[in-house]
Amino acid sequence: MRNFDTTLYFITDSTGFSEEEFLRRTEEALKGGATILQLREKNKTTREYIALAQKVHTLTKKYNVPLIIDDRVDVALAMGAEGVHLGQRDMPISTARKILGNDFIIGATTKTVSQALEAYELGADYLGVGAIYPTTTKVKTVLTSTETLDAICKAVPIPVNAIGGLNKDNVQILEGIDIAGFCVVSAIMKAHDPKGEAEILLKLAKELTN
Ligand code: TZP
Ligand code: MG
Repeated sequence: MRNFDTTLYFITDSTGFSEEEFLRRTEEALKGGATILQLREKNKTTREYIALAQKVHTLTKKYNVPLIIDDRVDVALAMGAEGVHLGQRDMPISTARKILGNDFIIGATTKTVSQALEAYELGADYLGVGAIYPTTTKVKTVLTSTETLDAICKAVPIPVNAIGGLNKDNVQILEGIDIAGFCVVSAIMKAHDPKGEAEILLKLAKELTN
């Protein structure tokens, strides 16, 4: 598996942006220091998803940041992304690993210690855990307590990232928990200055993961 760093994990959401503005904001986030980037699209056709992923990949390669594709092993494989992120209803991790091989980064969403242990045992490289706070980005998610997040960090030896409603004003809640980093969508995507926001969040993420 290739090296990756989940300290500041930026997840995109193109909703409401022109493609030009979406790509501009995505590049600003990379300039600001996002250490890994996930393209997350829920309403695109396969063809549109691949086309956008190729454009985003051009940017992530420029900043030497791995590109992870949400949900879609076929899209990730088709355009040569560095990884894929799988939820509990997506392709099983073990199946994805068989298809993708050991060089691909496979991330998984888990909300309980037993889901986390299972994902780790099936070959996940990192875990996303949340939502820590209510979020408007993902309507159907349920909250995960910081106690569960802490228990998951203690249960698995792979990087664990907190996700959900996180921003510069509330990430201190993660203090003392052995996370590898945190994930944000709207904090950067909707920021007036995505680069400046990413810089602030990277600094906070580094402090929290020291
Ligand atoms: N999974 C759990 S919460 C979430 C996902 C994809 C969305 C997080 O978005 P935001 O805008 O950082 O709250
Ligand atoms: Mg998913």
